[in-house]
Amino acid sequence: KIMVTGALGQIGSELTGKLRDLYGADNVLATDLREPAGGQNGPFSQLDVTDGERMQELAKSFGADTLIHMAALLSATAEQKPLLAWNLNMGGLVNALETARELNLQFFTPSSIGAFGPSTPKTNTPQDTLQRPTTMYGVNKVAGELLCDYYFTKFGVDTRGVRFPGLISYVTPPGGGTTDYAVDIYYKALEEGRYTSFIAEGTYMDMMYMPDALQAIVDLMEADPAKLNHRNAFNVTAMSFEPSQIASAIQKHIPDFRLDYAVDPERQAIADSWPDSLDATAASEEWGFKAQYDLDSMTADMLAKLKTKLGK
Ligand code: VAH
Repeated sequence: KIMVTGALGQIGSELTGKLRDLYGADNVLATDLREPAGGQNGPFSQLDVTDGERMQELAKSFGADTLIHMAALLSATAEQKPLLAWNLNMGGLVNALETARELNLQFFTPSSIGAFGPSTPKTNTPQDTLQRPTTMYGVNKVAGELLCDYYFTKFGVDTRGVRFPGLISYVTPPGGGTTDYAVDIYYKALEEGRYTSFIAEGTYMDMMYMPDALQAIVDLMEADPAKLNHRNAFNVTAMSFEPSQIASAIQKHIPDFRLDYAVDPERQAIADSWPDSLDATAASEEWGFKAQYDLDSMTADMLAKLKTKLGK
């Protein structure tokens, strides 16, 4: 039985649906700070992850054996509200790890390409390398990786995580991310036939389509622990592109689509501090990670699904 925090977020909302399909709706307790707008097709409880006691009460009364902690502020928001980000991202994580330790839960929380910084090798970024991020989000992610490994080695908590690249989805728009331009561009391509990118041409970042991200979480959590030489957190990626490349992929479907640029210095600085492409060998060797979608197949699916969603 699985409890999910941040279940109304960009990943959490789709992950909850996938877990309910796989393991049964009543076996997945969704929690979030906000109340769900639409109907939930399974148990839901309101939870502020900075309230550790409430988190533990909910997990215990639900009879959870697994905790998937997704509640966090993303990079751009964290850079604008660094202390709030520290308190929520780290306070929430400590509460989640303590709940997992107390109740002996299997544990997952994501890290990010944001856990790397300007001094990290930018291309084919290794699984084990220098991590000196220059954003509050990155500080939270590196501290989070170390804390999750600590709970594994010190207390034997079965903690696992992946470093997600930018995630692209059509269900729940992301909020406050630096890679969000790669989601916004699809909506604007259909709504206006053009997009003004806040990330500069030539800025490469790792990206992945949401279905691959959700499958990666399930595959890692179901992996044989004896085969895991790493825990927190595995590099995973599907593709690396810069804005003009995603525009070209869209133009194969919408020939008149036009991209121009109005660079946001703050989010550009964040993007510039991140790698251009990750090496995901460890994930494929230790638990069989393999992304199914590349830029063209993701673009075809995103546009088809968004056309339906937007009634285009
Ligand atoms: C962000 N989408 O932009 C998130 C993610 C790799 C980027 O961490 O903050």
